[in-house]
Amino acid sequence: MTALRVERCLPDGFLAEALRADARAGLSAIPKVLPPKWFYDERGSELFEKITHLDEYYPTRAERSILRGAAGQIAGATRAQTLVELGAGAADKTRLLLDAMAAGGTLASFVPVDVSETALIEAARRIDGEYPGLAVTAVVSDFEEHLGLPSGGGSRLVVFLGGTIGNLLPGQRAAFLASLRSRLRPGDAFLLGTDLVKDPAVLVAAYDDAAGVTAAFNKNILSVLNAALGADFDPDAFEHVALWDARQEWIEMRLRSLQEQVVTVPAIDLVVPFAEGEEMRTEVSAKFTRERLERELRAAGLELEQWWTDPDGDFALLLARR
Ligand code: AVJ
Repeated sequence: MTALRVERCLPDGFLAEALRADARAGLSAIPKVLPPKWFYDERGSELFEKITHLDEYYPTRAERSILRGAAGQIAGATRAQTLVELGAGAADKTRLLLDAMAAGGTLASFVPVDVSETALIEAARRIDGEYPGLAVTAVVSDFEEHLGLPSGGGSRLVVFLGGTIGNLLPGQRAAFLASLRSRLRPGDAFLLGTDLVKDPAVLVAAYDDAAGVTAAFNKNILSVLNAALGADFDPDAFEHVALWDARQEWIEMRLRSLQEQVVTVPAIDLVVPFAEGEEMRTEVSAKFTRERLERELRAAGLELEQWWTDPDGDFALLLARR
């Protein structure tokens, strides 16, 4: 086992200030909106983990099944020395790639990148222990701010799994892809996992499960604001809404106020009135077609090289290069 290295790319207080700025802007906006990245405190991460095991939530299973079949091909096509995982989280599907790259004899280092330092370091430490000789560097960073690609030697495979790219709005997504493209070197490759457009009933069920886990996950963002900003949101005074926007081709999650109410947010000196029935957007989760992905990648200077889906065509994994 080698020593685990930790690199912190965010200035002190960056996340606290970003949350205040997002709450200030989003709670004053018409209509109100909160960015989905604030779901993931400890309880939010636990609830998301639960979501990935729900019958209705197919993306995690579908992506894992694609990876299981394609990891060898991916390792062979890229022959990368370094695996960089953006939004690594628990890094649990990563082992399929690490194993294939180790078997191919190219793997030297693993760089998980995430904003959530505790979850990141825990995952990095586990992998560091399981892969002797692998150099592991955990990078604490917000991939919209700073990609955290190592400058070190060898070719790199940058992976962004889980369909998380769907959380970015179209303009943010274009900026992310362009920024990634500008940091990739000629021998590097990009592996992207994305959810696909399908029957809206299947999509809505995946974001509005019968057991109410997604509803609890959605409302948890209010508890995050209560804890971080001293706000007095009553999660029971809101209900979970999931809808398919056919024009944008995205799932939207909202919180609907069950009554007229006023919420105070002392840390940012804000008093926030809600009308009865007023809805606040908390997440978009964009769904894609192959054509749209090829077009958006090309616009960012990236070329789609390989494409895999699960047998039902629910989810896709693609390999792209500059
Ligand atoms: C982690 C962003 C991929 O959009 O499907 C799950 C988050 N939200 N259920 C997704 C989520 C509601 C998830 N991502």
